Amino acid sequence: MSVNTETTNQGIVYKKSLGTYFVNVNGRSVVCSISSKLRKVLMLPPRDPKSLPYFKVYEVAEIKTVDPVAIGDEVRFVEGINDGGSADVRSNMIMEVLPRRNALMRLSPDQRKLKQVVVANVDQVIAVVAAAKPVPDLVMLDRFLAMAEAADIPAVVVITKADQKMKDYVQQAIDDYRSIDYRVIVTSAVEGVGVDEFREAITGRMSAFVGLSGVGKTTLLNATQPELGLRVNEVNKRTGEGRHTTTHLEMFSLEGGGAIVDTPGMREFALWDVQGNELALLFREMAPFVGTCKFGAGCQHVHEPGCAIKKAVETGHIPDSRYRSYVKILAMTDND
Ligand SMILES: Nc1nc2c(ncn2[C@@H]2O[C@H](COP(=O)(O)OP(=O)(O)OP(=O)(O)O)[C@@H](O)[C@H]2O)c(=O)[nH]1
Ligand SMILES: [Mg+2]
Ligand SMILES: [Zn+2]
Repeated sequence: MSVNTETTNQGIVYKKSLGTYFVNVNGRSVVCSISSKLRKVLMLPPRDPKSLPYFKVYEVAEIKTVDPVAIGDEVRFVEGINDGGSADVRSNMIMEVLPRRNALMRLSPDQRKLKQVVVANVDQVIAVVAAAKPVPDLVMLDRFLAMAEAADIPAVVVITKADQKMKDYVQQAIDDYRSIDYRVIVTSAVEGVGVDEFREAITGRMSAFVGLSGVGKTTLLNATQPELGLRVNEVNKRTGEGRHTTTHLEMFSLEGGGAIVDTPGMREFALWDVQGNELALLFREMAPFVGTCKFGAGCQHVHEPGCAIKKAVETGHIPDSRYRSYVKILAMTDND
């Protein structure tokens, strides 16, 4: 197989499923596979200098967990170079992933904890939490926000289902996040509240939705752009949990420009590559205090005397609930 550069095209991966990649080329959809060269990248474990040789290759069966091509990736591919004429999908092949502007990452939710790019090249992360059901999980929300911070991607908080009785701590959280300069958009897809504000926030940008299953991400997207007509499902009345209606990541173009990646609710969202003593840097209101504690940069801000961050919590410069999230996430990070 020879690669003729004249047939090389460029586009953005907007959907993928089981080794098949859908590439948007100026509105045209091209279905591709990936070259074996890229596939090899896929089988490498993360670089760990302590375990040489770190280029040990994993077996093929593990291909599904980590993928060298992410939604949002700009890729170069060759079209129909294999056989004469047939529209064989396998003859379109992604050869190269162009350098990423940024990447929202997590560790694969299995034993090996490989690096996994959720979405690449995003302008903002939309972190969603419901006013009531499923039970609002602020630690999870703070994990998403830290994730965005780690990737240096701005984040917006969206509260959904404002038509339902809002938990007091969610009401408090709205004020807290605003006080540390996060934009918070309160919405109800059912009553049409905040939908215009949400549309304005996502138009003309590339956004990535994150949030637990059932919080109403897809429903809000439908309310924003009804022609999408995406499938949503009922929340289980007994458990209050959604049923994972969105089963794969997919990017949708927006009428006024821009696009948004809808994701299946993610519970596993372990922080990638974050050392315990770096975590406070990912909490934007804590970051300025890092290094000013009595024990300097080595302070974990939990039990240490003379901790500037604990002091800032006491004086109200850091919201209590954010600090509680920090301590919980720190404990999880140490266990990794
Ligand atoms: N009361 C109320 N219910 C809502 C609202 N938005 C969504 N729901 C309900 O919440 C349930 C889950 O909505 P989805 O949009 O599928 O949630 P999701 O976040 O996309 O879930 P996954 O795709 O599983 O990640 C559905 O039964 C919706 O009808 C809202 O504003 N108010
Ligand atoms: Mg969904
Ligand atoms: Zn400290």
